[in-house]
Amino acid sequence: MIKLIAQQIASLRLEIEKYNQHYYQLDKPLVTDAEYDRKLRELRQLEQKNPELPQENSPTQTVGSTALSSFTKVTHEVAMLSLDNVFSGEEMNEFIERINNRLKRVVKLKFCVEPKLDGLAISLLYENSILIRAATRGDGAIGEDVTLNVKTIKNIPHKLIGEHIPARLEVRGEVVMPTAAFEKFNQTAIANDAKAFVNPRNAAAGSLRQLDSSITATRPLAFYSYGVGIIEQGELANSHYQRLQQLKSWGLPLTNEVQLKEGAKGCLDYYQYLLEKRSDLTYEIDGIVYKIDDIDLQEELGFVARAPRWAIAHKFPAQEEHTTLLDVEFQVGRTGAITPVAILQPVFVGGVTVSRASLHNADEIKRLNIKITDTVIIRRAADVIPQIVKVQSSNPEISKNIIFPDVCPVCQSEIERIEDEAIARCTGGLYCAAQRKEAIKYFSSRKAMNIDGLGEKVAEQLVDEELINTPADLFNLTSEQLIPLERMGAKKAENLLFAIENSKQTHLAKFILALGIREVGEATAKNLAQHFLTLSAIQEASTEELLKVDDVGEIVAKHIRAFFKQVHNQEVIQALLNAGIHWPALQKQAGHELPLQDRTFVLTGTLVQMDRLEAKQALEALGAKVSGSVSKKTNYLVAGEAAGSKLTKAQNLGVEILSEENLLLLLQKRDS
Ligand code: 5U1
Repeated sequence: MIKLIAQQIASLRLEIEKYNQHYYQLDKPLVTDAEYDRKLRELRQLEQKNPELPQENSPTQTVGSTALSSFTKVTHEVAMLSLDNVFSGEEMNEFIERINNRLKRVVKLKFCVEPKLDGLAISLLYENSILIRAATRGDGAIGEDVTLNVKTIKNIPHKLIGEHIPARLEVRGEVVMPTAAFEKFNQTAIANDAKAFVNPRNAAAGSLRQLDSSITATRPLAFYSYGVGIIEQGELANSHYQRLQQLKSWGLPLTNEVQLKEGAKGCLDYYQYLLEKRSDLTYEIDGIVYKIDDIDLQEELGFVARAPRWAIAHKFPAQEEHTTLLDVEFQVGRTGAITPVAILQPVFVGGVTVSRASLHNADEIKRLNIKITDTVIIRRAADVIPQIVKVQSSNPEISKNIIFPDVCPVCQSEIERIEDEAIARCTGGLYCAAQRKEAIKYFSSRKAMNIDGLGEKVAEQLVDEELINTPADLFNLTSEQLIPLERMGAKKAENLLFAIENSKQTHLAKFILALGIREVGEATAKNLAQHFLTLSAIQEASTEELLKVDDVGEIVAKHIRAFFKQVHNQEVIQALLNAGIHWPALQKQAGHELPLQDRTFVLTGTLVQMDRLEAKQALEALGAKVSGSVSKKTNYLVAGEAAGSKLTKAQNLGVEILSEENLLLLLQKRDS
């Protein structure tokens, strides 16, 4: 029996070491964090139950992995520890109990509580306030020298400013790629057929461990402090919380979320607070760190092989999990777009059970090289729709290719794929029941005609029972038709008819939106209404006139023109108006009288007599729009000294160029 357990332990150790190597050295994790945590726990439990077996050289006793040879090695003078995890309030209480047992007294414990950022741990060494070295954690004892790369991170001070700064001070913290920057980075990477990162942590690690620091400099990274290592020739406060405030006062970045709490209850309240706030934070976190605040108590408790006894990480539900791709369905949207949807073995990720995820389009299927039966990694960041980020493993013996259909799965019409467009579309239009249902759902939605009681299910029933074909048919429905529908009844039918009647009084912008013209969302619908004031003016507008509207470019103008040209759409609009839909008349807004109304300016280069903000405000006060980029819609480019690429682009587009003097004259003339 013991031989079997020893074998099991040896195999788990090998597996975890392989994971460590891929995670720490190659920035290419083989498994999700959740899976890694499970394996490590399994190993720890086996080791704890069998203490007679050798424990040295186990990944439970070390941190991370040995340093990569390409960077100079750095020996940490004070070891960079890792953290043990808890996954529930119960385990948190056990952690506190362990502390009290070890202290051999019951102490009212005060904790410094902090978000656990999902990035890369870094040590910054300041000598006489100057940043002289930055290193990764590596295996906790030896890391890698990444000074040049770290110096490109904008919020890391190269010099500390303030009083009582120890002559040698090592600051520790996490380098992260903020969520918004990560998403933008990946979008650009995908558009350029370059490698996208699985998550912000990989993006941060991959960016920081570049051998060429000019590449790191282009990556939007940020650093947040969470502790100290070396402290020489100087003293810090005796409270961890106060120490972090000292770091902040010397210019080091600290998250806004660091707090002091008492006992398990205080900690668990904070956990709940931050779990709810998770999606609003600008960086990703994977849990909370609770730390005994009193430094004397920390020292009394000490640490075990890889982690301190005075701190613990309370992990949030994992945002990444692995599961199996069971099948792919093809969904037809309102505009006929065909979206492949992954049918997944249900998996708990990011706090919910996920069984479906969009695969977006054929290009995405190709990019992921995904096949049915593959094991895939699902990511669901807080409040974000789940995504398949990569294939973890594929078995060529059973895997099946995903075949994109040639005909619509609902109406069997042909599917067209326009060159340069990623999206395939059903050509069935309103002949396609799927498109009819979606059009009716969209028409009735809150932001459009706001018909209460006409949700997804009812819209589907109405189409399936052939009671309606177009949104205009909604206004001819009778209670006799509605009452027999499943889960309807007399009361609901009456309410629905009342809501339909009520929706007749609307606003032009909402009506435009409800028509479901491709790429005309809320903002564009409002701009169209405000610009043209009447429906007939929009219907008759030429491309040139449409292009004058904010947000309307060539493609949107083309969609608007094409929509109103279709006889079928004209008939539906007429039927809707005949049914009694109406809206208050609109008037030109006062702003339209301003002298620079409808004129778009771009400011570039250095302005000498006024700064850019002043120039922008002066122009806007006269009704102009000041944009950050040059396009065909730009009317004037104001070129200050040393104007660069924007000036060249404006010249190429034939945009009128103004000098600073011209601008001042223009402002004076228009002002007087
Ligand atoms: N916020 C925070 N993250 N984090 C990670 N504090 C913190 N402390 C750590 C680690 C690894 O370790 C020390 C407690 C040793």
